[in-house]
Amino acid sequence: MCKFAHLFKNKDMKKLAFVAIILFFGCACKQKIQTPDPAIQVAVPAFNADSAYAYTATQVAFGPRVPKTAAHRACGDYFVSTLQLWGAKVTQQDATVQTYDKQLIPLRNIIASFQPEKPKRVLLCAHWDTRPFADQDANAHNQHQAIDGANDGAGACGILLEIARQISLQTPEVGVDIIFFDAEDWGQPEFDTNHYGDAGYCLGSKYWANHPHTPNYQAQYGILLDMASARGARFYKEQRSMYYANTIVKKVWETAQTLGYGDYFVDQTGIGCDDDHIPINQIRKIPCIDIIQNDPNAPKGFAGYWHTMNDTMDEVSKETMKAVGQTLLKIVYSY
Ligand code: AHN
Ligand code: ZN
Repeated sequence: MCKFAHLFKNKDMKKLAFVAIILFFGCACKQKIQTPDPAIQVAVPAFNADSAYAYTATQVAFGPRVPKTAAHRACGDYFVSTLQLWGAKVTQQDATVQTYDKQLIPLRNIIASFQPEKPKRVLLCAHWDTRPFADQDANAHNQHQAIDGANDGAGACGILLEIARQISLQTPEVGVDIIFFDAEDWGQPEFDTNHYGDAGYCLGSKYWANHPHTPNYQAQYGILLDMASARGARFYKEQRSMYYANTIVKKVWETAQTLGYGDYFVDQTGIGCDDDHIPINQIRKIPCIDIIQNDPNAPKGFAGYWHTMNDTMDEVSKETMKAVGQTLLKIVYSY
């Protein structure tokens, strides 16, 4: 007999209570079955690779985006005006930083924030500058020339611009910051054999990690794209991402697999990279991964176009951009 039976004065009341209890639990159970899982329900926008490709071509058309040049300035202005048009809160960081050989160069980080008031945030990033020297080029005459950086720079930014556009069209649950880092690629070229002590890569991300755009900036996690747009790209799991943020590596690679992009996102360990995710992990303590085209079996660990004059629009692929961009949108909108 129910231990609350004494609460009910007569048989009818007991019957009524019994029916009420049955109804209550019946409805609760039914409701539980009918309640959709928000993670499954949410509509993920379709990543438009034609747009991402066009945004990449626009950057490359300015010419090499080497700090101090007119092409760099014009391309920076293009990012800022485009992102503002799409409703992002744009923060620019201007600073002077020192290269590996003690030259002073101007730095311009560009940060696009969506729903800046939201405490739960995801950080997406890429470098937008291009390398001043094609030091890996087989032709010695080319080695002092600046590269187009269609994949090493522009492609990843093209993917992030398309993601920014999608966010402007459909607001996700989570706040998103998209950072375009400057001066990633002014690292010491191989033809300079002096010993300076520091290779000089990642100047923009180091600056931002020490001077975040909002005080004590934090995000749940970060995803860096680098050389994420090339024809035939394979994304082996970058070792330092696995060290600092393996749950994010797993989440991204599993999501790509689910969407049918398992050929791109290879479930094998790749090389370790000294890239913009390192200051984010080490200085800002935000777990951040690097989706970077790399190949542990390649002589230098990277594709043949890497730091050569061959890093042109001919090497950019809409299919690769779709694989990366759609995977990122799925992650952002399923948050
Ligand atoms: C190295 O680890 C030598 N390079 C990765 C950083 C980089 C340069 N990404 C593009 N260019
Ligand atoms: Zn590079």
